[in-house]
Amino acid sequence: VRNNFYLTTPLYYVNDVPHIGHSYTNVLADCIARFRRLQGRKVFFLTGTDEHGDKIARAAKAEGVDPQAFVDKIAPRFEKLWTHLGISHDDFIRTTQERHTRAVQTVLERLHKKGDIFSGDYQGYYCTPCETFWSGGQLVEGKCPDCGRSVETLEEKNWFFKLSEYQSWLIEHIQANPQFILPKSRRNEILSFLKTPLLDLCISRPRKRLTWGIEMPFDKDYVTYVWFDALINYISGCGFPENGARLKEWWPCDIQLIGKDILRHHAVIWPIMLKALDLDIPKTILAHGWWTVDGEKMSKSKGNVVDPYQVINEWGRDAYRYFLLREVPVGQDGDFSEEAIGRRYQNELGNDLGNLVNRVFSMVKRYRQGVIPGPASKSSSGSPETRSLIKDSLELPDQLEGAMAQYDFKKALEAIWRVVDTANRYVEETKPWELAKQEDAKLDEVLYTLCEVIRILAIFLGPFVPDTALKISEILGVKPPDDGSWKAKSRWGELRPKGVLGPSQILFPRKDEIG
Ligand code: ME8
Repeated sequence: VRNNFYLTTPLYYVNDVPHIGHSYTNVLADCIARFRRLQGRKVFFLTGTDEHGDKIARAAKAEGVDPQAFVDKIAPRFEKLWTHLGISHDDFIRTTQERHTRAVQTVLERLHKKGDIFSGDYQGYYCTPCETFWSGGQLVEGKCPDCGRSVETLEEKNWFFKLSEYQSWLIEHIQANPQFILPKSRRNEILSFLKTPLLDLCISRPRKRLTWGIEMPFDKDYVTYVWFDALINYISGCGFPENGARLKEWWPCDIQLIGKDILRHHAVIWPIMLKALDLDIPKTILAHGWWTVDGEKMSKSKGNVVDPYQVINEWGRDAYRYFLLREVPVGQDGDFSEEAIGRRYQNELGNDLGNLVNRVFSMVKRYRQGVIPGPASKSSSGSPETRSLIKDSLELPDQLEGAMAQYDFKKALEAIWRVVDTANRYVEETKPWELAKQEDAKLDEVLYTLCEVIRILAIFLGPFVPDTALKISEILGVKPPDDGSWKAKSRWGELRPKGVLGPSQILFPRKDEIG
């Protein structure tokens, strides 16, 4: 297997400010990126913004500014949110960047020359908010089948991309590669969509109607359809077309994260574009579910759009990440509410993890002056309770790798939390406060065992709740592995006795205490 790992998120439209939905995709991607780095993979993690097209032009107009000024103002808000959330992307691509526009024009030229792009007359309907053409038969009660809004009638000359030519190839590709579209339900959805013949895709917009787009290199009267433009970012972001060596280093992409709303673009149009260009197809497209808020669809008009800054302010960014990763299995829809995140904060983060770390470190301070005691003597491997806790923690790396190979974040977190629970139970069963009265050797064994479990847990927590993992490591005075040595470092007994614990920190303060 190659060591490089390339992953992407959608490029978000800059006609809106980023909300919890966008941040969900980036948190999932970030967790994968951090996990792969932990495994020693060389990662390239790309995110960015989608800045052309009608939607953006209209939003700019509504604010009375020119589109470039408008996108220059909004794009940094996405970057700022990712920094605030601790997203570890390696590059941020904007579709108005020169590296991208050049790539798009190269693609257009190649496919035009090859005959996969042709000119034709378009007659039908157009949904402006969705920027999608529809035939009369596709409309639902005369409205856009995707968004239900009114459509406009259109008749004009345009440029088309021969999607239909590649339909049977695509079906075969999907059938031969069960990992290509995940989860399986989405794969079935695409396969059933492909049972009806594909229409060729209109990829141009006449300048008289829209100027805010990438000029078609072979017809100056047209600009490029925003989706055809934006999808190309996944290759323009890694060297296409000039830097062949870089492209070869990263392409094909290992995983592309998207929401289920844009599955067809990524699982139909995009692979066909790549095939036509003679480039490899991404290994996996992972389509996640949709977030609602208090059971309702988020919308500006309802005023219920969740601002990530507010949630982070209230609960902290690790709790925010934890909630998103843990609340629902990745393909399913989720519902955000203050109560739901509050519950996870209080139970799993506060009472389980926070309490474990806090009580163990306080006991080391109280009974051993903050010095980590030595492990049980080499000859005995400790009491049965100790051995069983050690066994659980040793099984974690494989369980995590298994869960993350299926992008099952929830399962991975559940596995970690089983060890947290076992460790808490171990405290209850061994009763260090009783041992402190007479049994010194036994108390050493128990405290060492607990510190060592916490050290190992911090390694595994890194991809999910990075700040918390770092805080724990700091208190223990250890450096979290970042060079692929995580399995070696999570072997039992790596923690050196005699280390002095750093200042304690309450990881997840009780809400009534922080007010
Ligand atoms: O579609 N729940 O951009 P976009 C879950 N520019 N995920 C959500 C969400 C929600 N309620 N709302 C948004 C575009 N998302 C194009 C993409 S790619 C070359 C071009 C996330 O700003 C989810 O990832 O509308 C979804 O697919 C994406 O934001 C749509 O972002």
